[in-house]
Amino acid sequence: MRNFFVLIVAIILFSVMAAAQDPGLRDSLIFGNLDNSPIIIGSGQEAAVPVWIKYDDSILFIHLPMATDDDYIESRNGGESFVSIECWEEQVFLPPDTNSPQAGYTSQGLMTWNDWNDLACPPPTYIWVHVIDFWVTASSDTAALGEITYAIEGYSPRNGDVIFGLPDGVSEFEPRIRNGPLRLYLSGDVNESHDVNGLDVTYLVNYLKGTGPPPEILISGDVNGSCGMNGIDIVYLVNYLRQDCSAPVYGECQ
Ligand SMILES: [Ca+2]
Ligand SMILES: [Ca+2]
Ligand SMILES: [Ca+2]
Repeated sequence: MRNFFVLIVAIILFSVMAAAQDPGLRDSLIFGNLDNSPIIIGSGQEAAVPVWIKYDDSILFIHLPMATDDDYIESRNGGESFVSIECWEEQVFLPPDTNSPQAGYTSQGLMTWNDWNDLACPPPTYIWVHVIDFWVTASSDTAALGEITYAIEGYSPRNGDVIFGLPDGVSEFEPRIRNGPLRLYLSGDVNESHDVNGLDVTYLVNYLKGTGPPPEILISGDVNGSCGMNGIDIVYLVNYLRQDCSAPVYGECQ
């Protein structure tokens, strides 16, 4: 009986290995920032979620779905691929798949490949390569503020999950994947109470005077979108609260 189980385990292991042939070093993929810091996204704003890969094999095609929680991300808007994947000649951003890979999540994906008769992408020297940005738009619901959410491996009912395909046209494998943290914020809400009021002015004044802590999300104090924080932001915020005009904005400060 024991030998029977050993045999079954051996068969399962062999099957798993045969379906995941990855010559040489184990390859990796990151959704999000390389340093694992959260991607900070303004409430209701569009942002880029980078995808990085590290591999040592010749790869003929890649299917690359990423999923995000609908409570935090309200739309997926395709993306941009970079020079680093020009060797895969065909690149298609796929339409989003709702409730995938689980209820309440939506996947967006990229399919990229080389023509069968051409050479596959040559192996880079096992370094991180920024291959694409996925564009997402954050929810403007205040319930989504402050919490960490993750960009995770997605799933397409047509094409499956993340796949790297080898030049023999048969072998494919899934890289090791790291999920990326995302965090939403409200411009002007420097004390993270999820609204903007006089307490935020006090907080910002104390910080700029050097008598209080910085906003946990520093950029939330840049209410005029200048990509810096100073007294002008305080004046802007006070004017907004007094006159209900010129609401805090979001700078493009990469
Ligand atoms: Ca490899
Ligand atoms: Ca506040
Ligand atoms: Ca500013």
